[in-house]
Amino acid sequence: SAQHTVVFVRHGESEWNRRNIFCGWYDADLSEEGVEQAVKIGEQLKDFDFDIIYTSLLRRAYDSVEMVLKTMGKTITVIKAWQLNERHYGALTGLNKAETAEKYGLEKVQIWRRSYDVLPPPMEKDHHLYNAIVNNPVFLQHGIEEKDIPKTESLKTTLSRVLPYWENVIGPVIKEGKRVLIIAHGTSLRGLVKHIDSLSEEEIMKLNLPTGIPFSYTLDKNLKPVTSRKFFCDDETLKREVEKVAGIGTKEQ
Ligand code: DG2
Repeated sequence: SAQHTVVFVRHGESEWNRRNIFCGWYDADLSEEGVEQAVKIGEQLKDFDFDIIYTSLLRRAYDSVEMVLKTMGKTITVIKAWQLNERHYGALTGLNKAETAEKYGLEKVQIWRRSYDVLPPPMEKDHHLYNAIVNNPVFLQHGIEEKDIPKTESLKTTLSRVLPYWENVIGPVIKEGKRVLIIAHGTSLRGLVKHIDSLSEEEIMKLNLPTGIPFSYTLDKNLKPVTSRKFFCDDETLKREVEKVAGIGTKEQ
């Protein structure tokens, strides 16, 4: 009969979110606004006594964790896992989203961004960001080498690495009664939401997660939702922030 509250949040706004650029496994920093969002997350979650925080190997996520802990004035175990990384955006990495829509058409770009299983074109070795990604020292520290790094990922292939991590690593910890916070990315979190809420491929296509707004689930002992996701903000704010993510944005930001 045990119930578990689990809190999830997409990292604060990154520099590349702000500039409207496909980011994926590129290691963009938080923007100023993103740092402020992370501080606010810490304030909102002050009364949660988390035992453990899971995040990715990307700084926009683990820097958000640092800001949250600093704001809370707490020391909590942090686990960084590549499985929670954002989807690899392939050859789109580094391109402005609005410019890409002008070039390839809005429909094509929205398929790359939101379809369940269409892969963006792969990132080849001559891509200008290839070396920056494969030589990321944090990936190397965690045993992720060039051969382990995907060339591109869809939501489906992202879920194929997020889900085993949820089921084999995070899930058992939740079932032990530990209070868990997960700070990750738009796509890695949409994968988890699809799984937890048993959403169809059509339903998950329409879901957009805003940066920096936590949401929680109450899960039963089998990690099935007793209450579905609940965002820590009013409906109007949620609607506004979701629309920002859903749209294609502008060229100059
Ligand atoms: C965004 C998601 O991921 O972009 O990789 O550009 O959560 O790490 O900021 P995040 C990126 P969209 O799929 O919403 O275009």
